Amino acid sequence: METDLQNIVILTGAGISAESGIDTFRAEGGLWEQHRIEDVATPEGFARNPDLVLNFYDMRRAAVQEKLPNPAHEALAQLNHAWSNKPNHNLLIVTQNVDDLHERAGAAHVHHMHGELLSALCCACEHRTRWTGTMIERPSCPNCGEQALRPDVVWFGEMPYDMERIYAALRNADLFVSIGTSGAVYPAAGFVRDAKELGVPTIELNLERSEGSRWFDETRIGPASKLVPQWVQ
Ligand code: BJW
Repeated sequence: METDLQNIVILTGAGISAESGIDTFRAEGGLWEQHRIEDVATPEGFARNPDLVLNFYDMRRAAVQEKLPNPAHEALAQLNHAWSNKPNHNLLIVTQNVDDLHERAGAAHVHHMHGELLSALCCACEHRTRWTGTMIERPSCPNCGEQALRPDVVWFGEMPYDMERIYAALRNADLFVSIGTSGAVYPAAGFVRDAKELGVPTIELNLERSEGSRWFDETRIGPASKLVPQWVQ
C-alpha cells in the first residue's frame, strides 16, 4: 500500500466472508439460488410470510455465530488499528455484510450499510437491539414491549444505513477500495463511479472480475484471504 495515503474508504461484500464458510448470494449454489429474493429479502415478502423470513434469518444468525474471521478480516482490523493511531488519518470500513466477522477480527467502527444479523429492529418503535437468538417465537421488543421484532437487515426497496456518513467519507477520500462484492446491488455498486467523479483513485480486490470492474482504476484477482493481507502490507 502507498505510504502517503490518509483517508481511505473500504467497501466489503460477501466475498470477504466466503473463506470463513459463509455463503455468498450470487454464486452457483449461493443464497439467491436457494431462496427467492422476493420471498426473503423484501418487506413485501415479510408481510406475506413472516415465518418463512424469520426462519431464514434465524438459521443464518445461528450459522454465522459458528464461523470465524479469516486473514482478510484480520488484515483490515490491523489496518484499522494502525490508522486509529495516526493523527489526521481516517479509515472508514463499510460492509454490505450482515455478519460480525470484521468486529470479531478486532475492527472498530464498522458501518453495516445492509444491517446486522445479530440485531433486531422493532417494527413498532424502530428500536434496534443486539439479538443473538431466534425470532420465530415472536419475542417482545425490550423497548416498547410489542411483539413486532424483525431482522435488522436492509431489504430491497429499503434505505441502507449510514449513507450520509459514507458519502461524506468518499468526498474526503484519497483511495476507495472494494473487496469481494459483485457490484450488483445499489447504492453500493455506484460508489466506484461516485469516487471516480470525485477524482478518488479506486481499486478492486475480487476472486473474479465483477459487474463493476470496468469502473476501477485497478482490479486484483484472487481470494480475499491472500489479496487483502498483501494489499495491507
Ligand atoms: C470473492 C471470494 C473470495 C467470492 N475472495 N472475492 C439503481 C439502479 C438499479 C436498481 C437500483 C438502483 N438503486 C436502487 C436500486 C434497487 C435495489 C437494487 O440495487 N437492485 C439491484 C437488483 C439492481 N437496491 C435497493 O433496493 C437498496 N435500497 C436503495 O437503493 O434505497 C434507495 C436509495 C436511493 C439512493 C441512495 C441510497 C438509497 C437496498 C439493497 C438491499 C440489499 N440487501 C441484501 C440483503 C441483506 C440482508 C441479507 O443478508 O439477507 O444485501 S441483497 C444482498 O446483496 C445483500 C448483499 O449485501 C448485497 C450485495 O451482495 P454482494 O456482497 O456483492 O455478494 P454477491 O454474492 O453478489 O458477490 C460476492 C462477490 O464476492 C463476487 O463478486 C465473487 O466473485 C466474490 N468472491 N469468493 C474474494 N474468496
